[in-house]
Amino acid sequence: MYHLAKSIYLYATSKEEYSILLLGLDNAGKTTLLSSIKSLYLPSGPPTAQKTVPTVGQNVSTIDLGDMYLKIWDVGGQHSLRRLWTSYYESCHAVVFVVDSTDLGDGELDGPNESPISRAEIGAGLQDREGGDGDIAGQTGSQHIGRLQECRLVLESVLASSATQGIPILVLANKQDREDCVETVRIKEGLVRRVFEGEKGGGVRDSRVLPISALKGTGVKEAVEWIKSRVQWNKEGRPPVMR
Ligand code: G3D
Ligand code: MG
Repeated sequence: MYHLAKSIYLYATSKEEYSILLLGLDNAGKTTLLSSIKSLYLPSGPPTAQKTVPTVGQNVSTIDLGDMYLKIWDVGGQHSLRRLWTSYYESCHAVVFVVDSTDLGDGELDGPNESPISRAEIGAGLQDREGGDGDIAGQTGSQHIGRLQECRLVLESVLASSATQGIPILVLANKQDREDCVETVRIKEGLVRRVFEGEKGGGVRDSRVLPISALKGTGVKEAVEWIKSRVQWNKEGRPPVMR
């Protein structure tokens, strides 16, 4: 009887928890975004405009959205850390890919399936890096390839992983407060759509591109709302953890 009562109590008081993985190149604004989400949803969260330092290791925060928890992982975007991302893929319920809208040149890839970067160039970017596990997410050095191409390769590698198949992907065009930013529609058409529709796009998936300024907090609520609705929508594909 005690066990039954306890189970009913736990069932009635527990909530669904979904894990969200923040990915993107270094300096894209992932840590700033996590601070911004915390300041919106945690009563004791930090003020939005905080000085960030390059993330080594991980930052993780759980926010309570009333009917669910979102556990948000910021795992660092420097290329030496990207090879760790794959270990998070299987347990995450959605990926948020943060793009620095001011670090993409004109934001337009050359062609839908064109791959202007040769393996040799990727290799050249790797000369300073030891080891390797065959994962492009950990292989793109930025010193020999442009940031737009680097962003494209890294996004492709996230989509190509079997562990991210079927989960929602939100691309955030960050730093939209800056005058030198590339417009979201251009990032959507010139980069994201081409990657998603390209041969490494991994087929049909639930995705969206939204403009934000992680620093000012603009668009952050809309991004969280999108994630919230999509992880619930996909809960049979990837069930939440009960907490
Ligand atoms: P990362 O965690 O993806 O590596 P950070 O990126 O969150 O550390 O941010 C890198 C730099 O970009 C930081 O500047 C941060 O303030 C800035 N940044 C992040 N988001 C925005 C934004 O929306 N608008 C603007 N204008 N800047 C942003 P510093 O100077 O601290 O290196
Ligand atoms: Mg960081």
